[in-house]
Amino acid sequence: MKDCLFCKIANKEIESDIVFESDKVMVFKDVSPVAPVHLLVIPKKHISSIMEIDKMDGPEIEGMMKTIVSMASDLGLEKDGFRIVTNIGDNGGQSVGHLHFHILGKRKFVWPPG
Ligand code: DGP
Repeated sequence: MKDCLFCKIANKEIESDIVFESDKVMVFKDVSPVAPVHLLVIPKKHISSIMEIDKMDGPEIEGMMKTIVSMASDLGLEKDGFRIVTNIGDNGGQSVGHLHFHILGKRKFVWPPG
């Protein structure tokens, strides 16, 4: 999508610190990390939030979810625990309108979230 920040990151029009990439998914470091590990996992295709998941087919969804799990596993996050977050809309705190999952780890998180 023309004016979407994360589409531009996926197309490499905007530079990012890429951790993993396949033909459908990209993982890069969040520019404003709130934890020692703070990655963003996005589909390269424009989906505005998880509410548009119907725009992805089963293998695409599976690939994205398995990427999240393998990233967390490779980073050794499972032992101490970690958090996966996707924000939706204003109340959810979504600031970029392209589906993304935050992988947050290597510190303790509180519940309920702020
Ligand atoms: P959210 O608030 O859930 O929509 O998260 C958007 C995240 O995107 C936020 O944690 C900061 C991050 N972010 C915003 N702009 C950029 C950017 O240009 N590059 C990178 N790597 N991350 C960005």
